Amino acid sequence: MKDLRSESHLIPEIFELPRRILLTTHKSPDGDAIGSMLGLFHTLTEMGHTVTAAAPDNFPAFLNWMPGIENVRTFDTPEGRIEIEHAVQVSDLHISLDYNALQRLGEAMQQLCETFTGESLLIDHHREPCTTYTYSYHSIDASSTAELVYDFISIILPGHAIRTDVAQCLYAGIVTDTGSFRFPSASAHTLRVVAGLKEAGLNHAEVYNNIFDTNSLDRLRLLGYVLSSKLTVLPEFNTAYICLSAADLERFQYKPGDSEGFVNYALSVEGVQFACLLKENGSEVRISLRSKGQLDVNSLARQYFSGGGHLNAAGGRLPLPLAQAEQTFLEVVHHNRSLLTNS
Ligand SMILES: [Mn+2]
Repeated sequence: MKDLRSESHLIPEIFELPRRILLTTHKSPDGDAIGSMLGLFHTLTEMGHTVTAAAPDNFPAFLNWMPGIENVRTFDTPEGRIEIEHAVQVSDLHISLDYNALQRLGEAMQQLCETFTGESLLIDHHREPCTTYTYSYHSIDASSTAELVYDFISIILPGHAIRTDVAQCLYAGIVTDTGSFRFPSASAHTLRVVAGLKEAGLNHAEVYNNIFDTNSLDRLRLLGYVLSSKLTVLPEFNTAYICLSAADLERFQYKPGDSEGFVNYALSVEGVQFACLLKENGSEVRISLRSKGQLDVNSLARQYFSGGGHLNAAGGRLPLPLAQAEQTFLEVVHHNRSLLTNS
């Protein structure tokens, strides 16, 4: 695997001749997944490449405004699946965005992408990336994949001529992944990238409004219910968590993305260092973990919840009914008492 962060002089020649390129991002795509993918999609398309942008499943409605969103193909629809299967056959470069291993595509799309025979490139900021790619452009210090895509585009585009629609997409990735710049991952370089996006015509107020001021009444009522009835605080463990059942979600006409950010409310309780959202999803429970300081939720997610992510934000799953998943979570909390009370 060639590390393109240290050998960036290799990047321009990868894109010298027109190629057929497949872009993919992770399951349950978020603002960074879709924003970084579309930012790169627009740039590569304008350079003359033939590009397919693919996600395993649908993105939340708060991303519908993104320029070029109609180009994103989703694997869980019959038409999307056909187009993605075709792209896997004909493309000569596969770029993985915002995930660290093909498992994050879900089983069916993972199996398909494993049949791909061309060159592969990983652009990502999650911990412990897979090392079987042809090229890697990876940094766990980047606030977001969108930030890495900005740096990457700056190398392949002469004169750093980033388009306004690309700037809007990349900013959406940065603002969502940094929690509007409040997470420690937002660095001086992140803010320099944002300055570059502003110079490219970014309207940050419009992006913010599109993403954060478009709550449905159902989502706000679900949040109200969660805060009043579903938030449990364990002060002796500096921990807070939320359990959401399928029935809870149904009661408020849940749509994908509606519980986005709920776990941060648990983390915002005074004294809380570790927060978890457990959400029933079919036969499994999705786990979102957040922490403050040096408490490493990536390793907790890997150790107990078949997942991973970043130092302060990670996710995973438990193949259990919700009540048992809650029990397992509480055992993890008890087991890690010294970690939770010393950080
Ligand atoms: Mn990300």
